[in-house]
Amino acid sequence: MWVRSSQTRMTESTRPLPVLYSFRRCPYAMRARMALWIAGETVELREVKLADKPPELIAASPKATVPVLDFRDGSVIEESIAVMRWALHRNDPEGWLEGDDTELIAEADGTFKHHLDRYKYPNRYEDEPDHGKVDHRAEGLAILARWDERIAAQGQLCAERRTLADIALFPFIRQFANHDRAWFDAQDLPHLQPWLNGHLESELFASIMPKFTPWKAGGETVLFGPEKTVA
Ligand SMILES: N[C@@H](CCC(=O)N[C@@H](CS)C(=O)NCC(=O)O)C(=O)O
Repeated sequence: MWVRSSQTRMTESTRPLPVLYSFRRCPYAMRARMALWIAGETVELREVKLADKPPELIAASPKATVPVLDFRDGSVIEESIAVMRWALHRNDPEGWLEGDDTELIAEADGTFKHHLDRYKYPNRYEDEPDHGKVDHRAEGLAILARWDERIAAQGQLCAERRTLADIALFPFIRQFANHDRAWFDAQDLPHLQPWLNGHLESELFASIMPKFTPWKAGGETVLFGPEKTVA
């Protein structure tokens, strides 16, 4: 259980809560919400409709991807992994930072995401020179087979227990699996399949996936976090 010192509480109580611009189904936003949750942070959550982004998000972060953590003092964190690291450096009750495997995360966010996008939305990539020449589902599967071996050896991707790498990766593997669940379930991934199910059925995942109503200025303030109020 996370406890702030009274000194910290006095200082922080005078500051507005950080704002998290988020989109419930975005895998980047999911990983950020899970790290914030496990770290015991409370933030003001603003659910974003990607087709109708609030001007406040664009003003805070012109690239306007989610998640964005806006400290309302001119500073923002605009990358999901950086939001995770920020939260965990403040409080890391499960030792997730021990699994901050930058190479693995770069492979997931780079090569795996490349194939995932082209497997899910082939029509969007018709202009690419290798369109139709690469079987993106097979390429993604080959990466998953290597990750399956890691899980076989250790239980989770970097250790016996969940760490940052598991939480950073599984929302993307969920997307890959869900695109054709029957096909995915029939593949030979005996360790990764139960690993994925374990994360999907976790209390942590359920905690960060309630339905959120899209935010607009002047609307209701939604607090997000295990304590829901400032300590
Ligand atoms: N590298 C960024 C990527 C975030 C990202 O691309 N999020 C998507 C939603 S899943 C987004 O906001 N896309 C912008 C858009 O669709 O306009 C991060 O890790 O935070």
